[in-house]
Amino acid sequence: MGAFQLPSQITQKNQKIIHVDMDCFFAAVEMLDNPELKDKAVAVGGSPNGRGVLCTANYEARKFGIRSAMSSVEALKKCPHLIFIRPRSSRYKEISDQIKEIFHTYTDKVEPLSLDEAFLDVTNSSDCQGSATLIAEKIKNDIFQKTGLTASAGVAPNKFLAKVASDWKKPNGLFVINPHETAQFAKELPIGLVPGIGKVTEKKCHSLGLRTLGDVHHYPYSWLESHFGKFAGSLYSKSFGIDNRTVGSNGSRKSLGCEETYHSDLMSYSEIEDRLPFLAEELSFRTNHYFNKNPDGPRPIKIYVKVKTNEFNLHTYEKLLRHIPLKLDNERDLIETSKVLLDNFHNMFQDLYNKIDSPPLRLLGVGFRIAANPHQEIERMGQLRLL
Ligand code: TTP
Ligand code: MG
Repeated sequence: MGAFQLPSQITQKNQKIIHVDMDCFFAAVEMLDNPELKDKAVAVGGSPNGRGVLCTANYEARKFGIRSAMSSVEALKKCPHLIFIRPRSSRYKEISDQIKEIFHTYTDKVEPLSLDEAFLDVTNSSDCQGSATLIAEKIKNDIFQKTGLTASAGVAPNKFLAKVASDWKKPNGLFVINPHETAQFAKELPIGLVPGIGKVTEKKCHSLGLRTLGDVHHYPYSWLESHFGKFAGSLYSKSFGIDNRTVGSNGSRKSLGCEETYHSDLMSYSEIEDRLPFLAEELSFRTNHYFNKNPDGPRPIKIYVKVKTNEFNLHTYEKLLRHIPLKLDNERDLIETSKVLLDNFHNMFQDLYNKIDSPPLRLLGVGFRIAANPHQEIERMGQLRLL
């Protein structure tokens, strides 16, 4: 099998991208507000008395193997002195807003991915004589001055590498990948560190002989496509250190959503129920951000929930949005939005879960289907039976 070459038309756009990601965000806020927690192992999430799941844990707790999305019971087994704290979303949102404000003092091109992370395009920024590295340092410093929290930052010529770089030196890290280093860096990158490759895909890659991203060069593109489908194209570009997505771009988006994959399967409806407040809040945050950025863009027409079973079967359940009292277009009140979403998710997940005979679940997802012209789209689907 011949190794493939980078076609000459695939080149990296000249970009200076910073990815900023707060360190153990929810746990860090809890430690900030209660300094007694500082040197203790702390987790934020459901209590181990129920069947809760962790949102995150501080770095002290991570020494014991505690991770996001782990069940609280399992976490307690690994670390018996772990302190559990219930999430306080409005406080996290408050700090998230302060961080966002800092980003906007450096560039208008800011794309938040969640409450605690964002991409910034500083290609045309004149701050620090245009040095993205110095800007990243200043941003980290500003965040610390304003909030008392540390962030990690990655600097690179594209989104893919900037995101990898922000994780490289966590916590309180700064890592820079210069343009001349991108190809080599990407080639040597362990495949499991490529954003979008989770634990399951990582396993699949290993079984196919792909341990580093550069290993894909040993196979023809058709082979990659047969194993990875639509993902092959981006994997292929990334293997050369190339990613030409721009900050703030969403491509031709058909849906807007978020999902969580769990370390241990959710075994009952009450375990599902525990995760719904987080999903509702996360979705209302993302939606609000999306509509602020795209006031004339596609509108949501349906709301969906989805689950993946322990056997990797995916099931979704959708509802037309016109039956739901959500004012997303100019919704300012995120708490109200997430309350309405939460009510709907309760009903929809319960129905879906019963319908598929309550199997163990490894993933929950929620979101909106969006379309350029909602009326047309609804007409087209007129014959479909929607609930
Ligand atoms: P992350 O940035 O993934 O994690 P983190 O900030 O806690 O830790 P790190 O230092 O490794 O960046 O997520 C940000 C916040 O989102 C996290 O503090 C809690 C929340 N979250 C969940 O509620 N559930 C999850 O499964 C994950 C991954 C995050
Ligand atoms: Mg983080």
